[in-house]
Amino acid sequence: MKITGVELRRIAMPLVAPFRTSFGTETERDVLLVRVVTSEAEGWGECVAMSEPLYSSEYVDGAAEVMRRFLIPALTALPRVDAYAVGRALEPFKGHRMAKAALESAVLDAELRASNTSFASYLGASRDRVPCGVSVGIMDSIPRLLDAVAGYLDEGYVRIKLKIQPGWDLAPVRAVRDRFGDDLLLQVDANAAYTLLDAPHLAKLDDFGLLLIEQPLADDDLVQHAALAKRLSTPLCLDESIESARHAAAAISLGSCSIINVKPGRVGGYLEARRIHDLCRAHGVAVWCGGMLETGLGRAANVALAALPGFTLPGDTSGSSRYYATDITEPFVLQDGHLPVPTGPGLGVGPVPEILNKVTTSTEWIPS
Ligand code: OSB
Ligand code: MG
Repeated sequence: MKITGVELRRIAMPLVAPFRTSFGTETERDVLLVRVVTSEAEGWGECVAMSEPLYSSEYVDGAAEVMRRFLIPALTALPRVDAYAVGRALEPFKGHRMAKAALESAVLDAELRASNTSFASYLGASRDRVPCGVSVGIMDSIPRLLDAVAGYLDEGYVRIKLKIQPGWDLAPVRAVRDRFGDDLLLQVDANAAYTLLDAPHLAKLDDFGLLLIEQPLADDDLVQHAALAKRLSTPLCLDESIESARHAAAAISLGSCSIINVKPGRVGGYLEARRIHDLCRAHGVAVWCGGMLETGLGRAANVALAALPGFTLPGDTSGSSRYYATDITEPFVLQDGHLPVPTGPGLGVGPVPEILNKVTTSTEWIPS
């Protein structure tokens, strides 16, 4: 398979409701899509970088720039390409994992469409549907939060994740527990909003029987996460801190976490995501599939990954309607709290041309 060219396409997708985290409020998802055209087939990849470098150092304009200037030329120069070759060719370029992941996914989609294989079977999925959790943003008031959670539970979500930050932590967690009971699978995500000095405060969350606390401290601080883990009975989960299998190995060795949120974009692609899954499974560390407000394209691949045997906790793999009134693919719809794993070749879904064109803000063709 040889690449003939790559299209960079920017789309603007209004969110059904603002999504507030400790690092900012999102009302519209600004997404960079990659379409790789090869001698055999075409493939799509979704870059999960956000418009500003607040979750991580990457951002959409930066991802587009590094792709057109360095990453795409390195790939179009290859006489033959497949998903593994992408990783090798891009390895010299430091960082920019979300940009690399989008390119690797697009090449993998093309490769799998050409060989009539699904993402799920290529990755080694062991299930045909995955249980779905939902990530609930910070709200203006507790009653609004309770309404939002009640709505999601009515839709069938099997696990609730509350975004927290200093000033929005114990009270919302207590309110959700009081209203929905002890059996509700409940967890929290701080997006690095605390410091180790907050350990006594965070330990008060231990009373609420949470599944886990996600990324309480700074992304680059595995040592302090290990210290915090010793002071909490709630299991500690890392998101931002884990950018590779090497980071996962270090975190496990140090005791920085007992659970990992695997996001393929954050770790440079589905192949590295699978390596992290394999490593964690061998260590008895649970993983679950995170999300970055993906459209149906990224969601299709995430659902395939979440069907691997080590993904033992429900992921942030929500239905399309949790994010978008109209998805660019056929929508992912919850069935009894689960999403079906796509079975068609490659991602198993593709953009609907009329919808895609309506949300497109720019396109750029980079020939080989
Ligand atoms: O920290 O998991 C996170 C969304 C954007 C950036 C970071 C995060 C999130 C979410 C939502 O929590 C996950 C999703 O539903 O896609
Ligand atoms: Mg997170």
